[in-house]
Amino acid sequence: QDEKVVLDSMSMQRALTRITYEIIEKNKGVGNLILIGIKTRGVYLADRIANRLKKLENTDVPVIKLDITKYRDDQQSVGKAGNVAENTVDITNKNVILVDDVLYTGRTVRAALAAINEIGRPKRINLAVLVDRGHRELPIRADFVGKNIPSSKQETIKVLVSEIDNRDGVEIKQP
Ligand code: 3GP
Ligand code: 5GP
Ligand code: MG
Repeated sequence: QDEKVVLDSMSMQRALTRITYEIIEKNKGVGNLILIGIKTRGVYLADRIANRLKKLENTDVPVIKLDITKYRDDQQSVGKAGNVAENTVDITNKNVILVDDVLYTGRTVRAALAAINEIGRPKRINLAVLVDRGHRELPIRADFVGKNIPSSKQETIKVLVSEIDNRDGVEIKQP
């Protein structure tokens, strides 16, 4: 089995820094911003962006941890009860940045939009992902992308975050 490094630790951190600058530029500041990370790794990436926003703009932007399992469209999860977020803040009229590690078919993001609908009605939602690997099955695109990695469906892309994986990086694994 063949593993290739697509982003090393430094490149991954630079990609997150660039995304942060793009977010600041697009929103003309960060006053009205809320980050929503999709569990699991999307939350850690959202935290990283929040840390950078604090350094660059000296503003504390809240990070909501979103659990989308209730809104997944596969069998096990339909009709599952429970809260989609344990730490909700008011998102009414906020500019929300939804954050995830990998964008693939788009079904996770669709589920996330349904889950957000349960928390409130933001002014706008933008999507930030560390990796876009293609193969969309829904009309969904990301506004901020760390790296586009054209992939075959057989490959898997490993996103590593030091908080839980002991190191940062993105690797692509051939079947
Ligand atoms: P995450 O919860 O941190 O995003 O889907 C469960 C985990 O498995 C995800 O972690 C994701 O990173 C990882 N994963 C790796 N390859 C795939 C894949 O092809 N599909 C899905 N759904 N998850 C994958
Ligand atoms: P989608 O719902 O767009 O098909 O897939 C996106 C979600 O599935 C992301 O939250 C991501 O964690 C996971 N995912 C899908 N494909 C991959 C992949 O190749 N690598 C990793 N790390 N996660 C993936
Ligand atoms: Mg994910």
